Amino acid sequence: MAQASEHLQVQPGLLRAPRVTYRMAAPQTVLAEPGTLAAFGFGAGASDSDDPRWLRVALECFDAPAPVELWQVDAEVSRGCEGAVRWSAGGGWLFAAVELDEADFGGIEGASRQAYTELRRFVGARDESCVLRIWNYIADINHGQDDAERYKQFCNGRAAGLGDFFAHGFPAATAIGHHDRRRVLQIYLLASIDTGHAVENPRQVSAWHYPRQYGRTSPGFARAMLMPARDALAISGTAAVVGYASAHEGDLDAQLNETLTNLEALLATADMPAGFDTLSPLKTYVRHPVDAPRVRDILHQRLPGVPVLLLHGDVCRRELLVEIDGWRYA
Ligand code: 3EB
Repeated sequence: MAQASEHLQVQPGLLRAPRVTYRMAAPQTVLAEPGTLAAFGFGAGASDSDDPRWLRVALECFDAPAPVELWQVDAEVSRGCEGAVRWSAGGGWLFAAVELDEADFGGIEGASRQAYTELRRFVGARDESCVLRIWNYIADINHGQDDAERYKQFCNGRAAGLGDFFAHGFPAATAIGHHDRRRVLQIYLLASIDTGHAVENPRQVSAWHYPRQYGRTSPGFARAMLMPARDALAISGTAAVVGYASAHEGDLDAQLNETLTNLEALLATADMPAGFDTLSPLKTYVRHPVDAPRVRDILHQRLPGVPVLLLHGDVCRRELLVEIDGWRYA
């Protein structure tokens, strides 16, 4: 029997996903444009701004000058600050960000607990209380051994701060190590008035089912999140994880290849056509700066025309050399 379509149906009339782009522009320029929900600079050279919609991400970009990442919605945007939370909202969408100095909270676990407590309280009181996507940038993410590794302490604090806030399902997420000398924990999120649709990767064990060796507190995140109107897929940090195990230790090319296979598996599971395109911005986090040119070359070949931001960042498992996250629009 013939089927009408195997591909997902964009739901007209529902909340349209924010448009995410990379652009060479000054923060003042993009922040002055109507509908700008958030804008991000990358690395120590990025500008500062008091606008709560602006965040300087503590990851260096391998391409200079670094572009600005821009989130835009078709609506008027309001903004403000509440405690440590900086936020903006418009058209059913909410951006919220927290930056905490670990020294003020006795280390990464305390800072992570505090950050997630504040975010949970803030978002929980908003109409846009459906958290769809979260980014976490953490100093020295792989310092410490086994359960004392800082990423695992971060996971403990995150779970403690969240409590049962994601009991109905986890958002998509990224957790990456930065190299800023100040130990600042940066967390930002996208939430909406409508629920999304979580997507898992059939090639991977869901993160919340990772075995004990990956930490006392399993990381809580979905592999990807379809936006409410099914018009865009927010893809979590994706690396060379097959089942629950890291694959191809020490082999950059093979890890990158496995990562791309995982990305395709997510698109297929979300009923999206294969491949990425010029409207699908991706971020690639590379552990060793010496690997950046090769990663750039391979992605240029494998993903022609796709906007890729190449950043210096450490994957939360020390054996993993590269990770990719981003957006795919339907
Ligand atoms: C992985 O596949 C890589 O702790 O929020 C990816 C995305 C990873 C998010 C998180 C961790 C997180 O397990 C690690």
